Amino acid sequence: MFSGIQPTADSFHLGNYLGALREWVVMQDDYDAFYCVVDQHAITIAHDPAELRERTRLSVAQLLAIGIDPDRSTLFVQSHVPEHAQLTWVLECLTGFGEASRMTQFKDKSARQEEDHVSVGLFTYPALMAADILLYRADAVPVGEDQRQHLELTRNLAQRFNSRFGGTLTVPAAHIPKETAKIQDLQDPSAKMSKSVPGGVVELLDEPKRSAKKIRSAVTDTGREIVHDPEGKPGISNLLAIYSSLSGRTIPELQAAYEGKGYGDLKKDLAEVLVDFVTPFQEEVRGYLDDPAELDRVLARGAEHARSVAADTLREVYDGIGFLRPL
Ligand code: AQP
Repeated sequence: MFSGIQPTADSFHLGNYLGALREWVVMQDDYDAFYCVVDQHAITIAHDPAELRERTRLSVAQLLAIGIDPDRSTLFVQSHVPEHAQLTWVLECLTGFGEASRMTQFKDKSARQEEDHVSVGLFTYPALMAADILLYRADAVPVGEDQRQHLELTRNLAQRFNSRFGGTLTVPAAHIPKETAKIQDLQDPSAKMSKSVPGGVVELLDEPKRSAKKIRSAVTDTGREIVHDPEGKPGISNLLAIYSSLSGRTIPELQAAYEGKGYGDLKKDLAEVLVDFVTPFQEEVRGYLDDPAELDRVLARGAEHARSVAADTLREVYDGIGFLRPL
């Protein structure tokens, strides 16, 4: 399996964690897992170089702190494995312009920027993502709902390469969790929780008291009943999904426990659950950041193994496409 996360913020948020990263931790038990901090994706929008370096380290420290075990999984940084960029070029040449133009993430992200700042890289980002996945012949890709369309494109590209060039690329499947596929913004439960909208996002490295306050002031719905009904009650349903996955209590269990109580009670308790989760997490992150040499060693080991796998796949693709092998 393969999955990646961008080092584009100082902290991962609850949507990243519940939509994808939690699955990464669970799946490393059963899969040959490749986890990547995708720094090349991070430069598709304007960025600061020093900040990118800092955030890449921070991302690695957070992944270790949530429980990614570098002895069981291959943890690495995308730019350390040049095969990602090399395969991307081939995949870009297999992707139709119209096909790429239909990607809703591009439409959303480009709409948030001034026209001159929308890079060609942002447009071709899905081909880089497809390369990330196909290089490791991944069967499963744990991601949030927002990545479903990119996964579909990846599947199409693998099938296209296989049928045109007689390849054996693995056609991957998205692995999207049921209850937490899309964690919503706390201030606007009709929108996805996203680092680009600071008001309604819970950042895992934020001051726990601030995060607790954000939960307590989350927008809820009309009425008083605490029931899971994403259509009719998006606010409270979002809080129930977060509560359930952080506490391990099922949604029906929570509904029963809060029968007759108010939204305020649920928010207060969820705020405590959140603080109990982020406090030790933050301590672990600080521990990893205190030893940058060890982080570098972990990444060097990860990149070495990733390269050995990626190089084999790239060779097959280059042969299939008709590139002459160098002596
Ligand atoms: N709200 C979310 N609910 C569930 N899953 C989510 N993911 C992101 N937001 C949610 C999943 O997190 C993983 C890493 O995503 P990324 O590296 O692409 O992060 P991102 O998309 O930059 O995060 P944002 O906050 O969503 O960024 P913007 O605002 O730039 O769009 C992925 O598996 C993703 O599905």
